[in-house]
Amino acid sequence: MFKNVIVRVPSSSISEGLTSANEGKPIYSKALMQHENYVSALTKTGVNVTVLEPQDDFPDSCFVEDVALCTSKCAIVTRPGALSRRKEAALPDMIAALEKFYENIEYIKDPGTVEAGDIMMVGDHFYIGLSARTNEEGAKQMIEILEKYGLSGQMVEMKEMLHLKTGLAYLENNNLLVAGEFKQAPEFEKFNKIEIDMEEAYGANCIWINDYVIVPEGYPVVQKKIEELGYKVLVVDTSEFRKIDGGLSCLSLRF
Ligand code: CIR
Repeated sequence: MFKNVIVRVPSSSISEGLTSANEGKPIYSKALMQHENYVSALTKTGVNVTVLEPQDDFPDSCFVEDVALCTSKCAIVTRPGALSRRKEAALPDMIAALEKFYENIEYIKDPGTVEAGDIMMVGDHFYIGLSARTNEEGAKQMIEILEKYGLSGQMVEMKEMLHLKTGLAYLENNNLLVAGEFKQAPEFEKFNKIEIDMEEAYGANCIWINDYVIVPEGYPVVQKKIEELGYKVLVVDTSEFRKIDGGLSCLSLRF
């Protein structure tokens, strides 16, 4: 069960967010509305939501998932691989929010880089994707910290996706949504894999919260497969975040 969620309201600079997509710039007013709907959906799952203020100096700062890993034992503040995002991790209001919930706060240090969108939690075990944003040194530090608290981690090679959770979502009960390069990955053989085709690959970035699954709007095959597994589904439009490579999981820290 998750009790708490932290989100950050998108800033007006969101149009300058990093992107590999060719879908135009996010429309700020629409992004704000979609973010409000996202917070409403989270609230329906029974969690307490902490909402942080927008940060104009950081166009990607609404993607709070990348700046910390929140475990059952500690929070680990990351060191983002994207230079324009590096200082997002140390924003005082984020650290203060984490301190409200955690006695133990750890930090990834130079030369390690980690963006926690590359980390998927399965119980006490954490899969850490080696991406253009998360390097081996960062993953090594992350595993050492996890082990200090009786948790465990392993690295996962990646070639194509931006972040590990761009193409994977763990829905608890051994159910794993998989898209793209992760369909054949040996690390995920033991899961009940729900494979998502290329046309709906973005829809694989769903989030499980307390028996609900939040699904992005516009991915009917993904939605149907999740409903067939028996989950309660909430649908949220994330079209403006998609324009800068962001999805549902990226927009919150859940713990
Ligand atoms: C970035 O490139 O960093 C942002 N535009 C998107 C971050 C998405 N975060 C995530 O997948 N966890």
